[in-house]
Amino acid sequence: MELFWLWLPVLGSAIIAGSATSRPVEQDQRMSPEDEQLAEGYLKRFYNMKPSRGNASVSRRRRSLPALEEKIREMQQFFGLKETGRLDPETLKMMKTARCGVPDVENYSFYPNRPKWRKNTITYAIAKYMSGMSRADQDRSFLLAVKMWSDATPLKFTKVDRGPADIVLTFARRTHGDFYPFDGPGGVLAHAFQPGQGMGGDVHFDEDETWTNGRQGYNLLAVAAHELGHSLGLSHSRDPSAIMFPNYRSRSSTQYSLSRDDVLGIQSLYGKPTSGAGANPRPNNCDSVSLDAALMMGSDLVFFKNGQMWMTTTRPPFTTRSGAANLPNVGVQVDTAYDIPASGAVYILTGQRYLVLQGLRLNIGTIYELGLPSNVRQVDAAMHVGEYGKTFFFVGDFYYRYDERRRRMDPGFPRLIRADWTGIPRRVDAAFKLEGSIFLISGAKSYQYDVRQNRLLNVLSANPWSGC
Ligand code: E1S
Ligand code: CA
Ligand code: ZN
Ligand code: ZN
Repeated sequence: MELFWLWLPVLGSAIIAGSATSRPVEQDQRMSPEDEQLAEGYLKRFYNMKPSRGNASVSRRRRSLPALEEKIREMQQFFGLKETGRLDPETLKMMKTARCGVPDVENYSFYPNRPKWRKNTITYAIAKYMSGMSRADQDRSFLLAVKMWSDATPLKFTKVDRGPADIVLTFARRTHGDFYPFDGPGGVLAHAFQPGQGMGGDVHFDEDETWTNGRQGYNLLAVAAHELGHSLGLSHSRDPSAIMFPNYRSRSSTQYSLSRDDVLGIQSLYGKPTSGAGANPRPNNCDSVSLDAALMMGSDLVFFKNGQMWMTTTRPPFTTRSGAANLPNVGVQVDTAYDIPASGAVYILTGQRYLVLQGLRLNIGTIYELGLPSNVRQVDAAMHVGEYGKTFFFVGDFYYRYDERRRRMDPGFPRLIRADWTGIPRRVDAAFKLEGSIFLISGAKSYQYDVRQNRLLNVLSANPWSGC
């Protein structure tokens, strides 16, 4: 546990419960200062409560009470509590129960006066193909991108090969006939025009980028999906898991899908689909949450999701503290993390690199020094099993076993995951050991194995650790 706190300053400050600078508002004295801080942090994180204005040390400026009361009322309403607008005990208790990282208010946004298409059949045309990918792959990427949006709405898209179309997709470089010249490789990847006549809805992709349908370069499907969101009337979202988030990110798993925030946004413009799968989107984002990394720190389980750090105690009461830990400013996407109690070392794997923290020393190495072959570009999950001094690395359909004492990979690896870990349907998102069990998380399910016989004990539907 103490190691965990030590760890934080090294990896940037974590806002475990509200930020130190915001002044707690005057509340009935029964509440402890940390409860006040927890409540502030909670409302800021999940209810977009603005941080208090002004420099608190100068004037005992207090948050305007009505704003706080209104936010508390909103949260009380969401949880079906008495809407007192005050931080009464049951409201505080509700804040302390485990929480999804899913904000309860929308993060999507629109253009001024919400332009949208006034019809449900929208045509699109590909005016120019680029040379880096086959035409079939480009057609397929655009088809999948429009399908993401039509699945969530009553909209129907029709591809036209010549003549006018509502949405014209094209590749161009530098100055190309509008006021937004492209900038060569990197930087701006594409742009799109909001719904309307002529150029309205059109999408331009920067031809100087490396476009692919994989993980290298920029994924055409992902960028097209984002730009088409603009073509349909959505502007950017604050939800980091949304396709309408302003920054490009490459997803580890090949499939891209709209986040709940994207679906809510587009449906508030065009309504729900009349039939088909999208008619009833998943009840909430929680059951489809998949983690980026998980590790045990003493009796605390720490896991990462989209760069956010979560910590939950594995002993009742299951309180969860969510840390908006800003990981090293390289915007590192944590692939996985594990710790070795015997040596007190903590490993964080990101792409082809690992960070190892021992005491206060932080070292950086490559996953190839651990013995992973050069064709491995990232590790999906890793865990250490102290009983045998072994560390397991899960990569795609395979897994490796590293011997910490001999400091090298065990012979006979990699082996197929499904050959030895019954029940795992596809890649592993996160792995950790807890008492005598090993938990592998794949998608929204957790698989519990007995660490000795390596026998599947049971499968838990939603992973219980993210409190969803
Ligand atoms: C990134 N943005 C881009 O090129 C502005 N940097 C135009 C615009 O000025 O469309 O925002 C700039 C566009 C982009 C953003 C996010 C592309 C993804 C979100 C989630 S990929 C899995 C993903 C994304 C893709 C222009
Ligand atoms: Ca560019
Ligand atoms: Zn343009
Ligand atoms: Zn955008």
